Amino acid sequence: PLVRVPLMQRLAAMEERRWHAEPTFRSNAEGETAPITMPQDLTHEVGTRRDTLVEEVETAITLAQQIQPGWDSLGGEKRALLLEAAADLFEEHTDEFLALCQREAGKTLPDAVLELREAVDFLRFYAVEARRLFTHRFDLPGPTGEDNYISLHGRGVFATISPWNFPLAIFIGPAAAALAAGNTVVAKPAEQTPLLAALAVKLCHEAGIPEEVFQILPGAGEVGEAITSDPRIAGVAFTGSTDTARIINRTLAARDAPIATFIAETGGQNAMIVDSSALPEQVTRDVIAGAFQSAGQRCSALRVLYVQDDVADELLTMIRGAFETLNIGDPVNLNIDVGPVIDPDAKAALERHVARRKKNGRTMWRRKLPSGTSQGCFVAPTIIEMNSIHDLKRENFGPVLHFIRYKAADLGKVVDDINSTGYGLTCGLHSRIDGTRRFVESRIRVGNFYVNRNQIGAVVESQPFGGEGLSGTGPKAGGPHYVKAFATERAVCIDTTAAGGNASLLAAD
Ligand code: UN1
Repeated sequence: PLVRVPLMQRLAAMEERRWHAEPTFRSNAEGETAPITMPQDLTHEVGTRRDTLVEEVETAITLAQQIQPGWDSLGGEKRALLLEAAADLFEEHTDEFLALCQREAGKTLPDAVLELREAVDFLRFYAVEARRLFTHRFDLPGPTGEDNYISLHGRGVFATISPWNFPLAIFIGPAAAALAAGNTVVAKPAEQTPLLAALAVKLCHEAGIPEEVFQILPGAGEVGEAITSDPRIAGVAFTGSTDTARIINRTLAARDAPIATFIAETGGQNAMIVDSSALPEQVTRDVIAGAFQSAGQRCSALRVLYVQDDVADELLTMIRGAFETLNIGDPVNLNIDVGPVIDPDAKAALERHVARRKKNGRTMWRRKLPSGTSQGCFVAPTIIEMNSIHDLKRENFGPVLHFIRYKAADLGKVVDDINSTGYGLTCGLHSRIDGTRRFVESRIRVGNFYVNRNQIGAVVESQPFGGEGLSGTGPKAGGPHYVKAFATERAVCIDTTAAGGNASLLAAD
């Protein structure tokens, strides 16, 4: 209590505070300024966003390109120290980050804490990786008289394009990885959440990372298009929808430029399979967390629950009981479990989906929105019965859970059905039968498979995160192969004999 009371007061004191995001280097031209409002109360302005102009994108990339060789030759140890200094500053600014997570992104306090924790973990982990990969050479075998090794270098200017659902952690994570590897970075945060990103970049500069090395370019799709169509961009790390990933991939391919590196973490149609050996209380807890924490706005979130038919009624009764107790409302209040979705478009898409399912006449449980939520983008948490995962045409990014009953003998078909959506991000399994676990683990095509726990909240280093198929491409964030994907390998071969290569040529004569 000694700690908690002052924190709540400090956060409340920031209620009237306003923040601003703008490009790191501005031209003299007038740019568009847009208000940023709170998802839980669209009448409340949190700050403003000054969009990046196309000419400023060009300047940004020029500055980033000029300084990149210097940043690369600084070496892994110095870059690690700078990332760690940034991590320290992030921690010192805990209050401001938490307040902004709540106000700009509509997060509950526990979610805001996890968000900041993950951002700091990314900075510290990629600092470790900078030391591991960029402070020494990797020796290779070779004949006597030759010195063979590989050294790793930055690729050049990297673009990062990040989502609104992890506006701090997934903004800073890919950027920190690119910086660790010796790239300079132009970063476009989601148009809905540029304020957290702007604060993050400001603190990185205060920590000593030069402004040209890490620049923020706020804006919407046009800014992203201007960045990714520039032939000087050596790679893009993107997190967001599968549709946008396709657009970026096409834009990169169409450039008259070297082939770019493309790392993408996209959508999912994530399932959980629960068989009759599962522990009901544990299943209930994990289903509720997976589907409704963060108002279902995680790409790892549970969308389709498969319950074995002989335990389905009992389990669904328990899940429904827990579902009915979820507190919906303004996430600034500590007792709230489910806050708003990000914006009116997100709300409209979810409402359309629920309305369509209603017409199909299946079981549907829907919570009522409490009073006082009409100014915000609230969607009533919903649970819907379905026959097949193929009834879902797209990812439904919000507090909507679907369930399907299956027969034990059909487990193989269930796995095939999940795989045939083409997505492959997370899958959960609740089963106490080892053979079932081995069977599903070997057949399911997902990046992250969680057994007897919930399927959200991958931890940096312990649970490297990322999917396959429609869910993304490239190495897993927070894992041992991630930073390396932002680098280029240079194989060096030095002839160490006194007279060099000529000696053997003469001898052969
Ligand atoms: C996302 O929602 O974009 O495992 C990624 C998790 C988070 C990552 C989610 N660490 O839920």
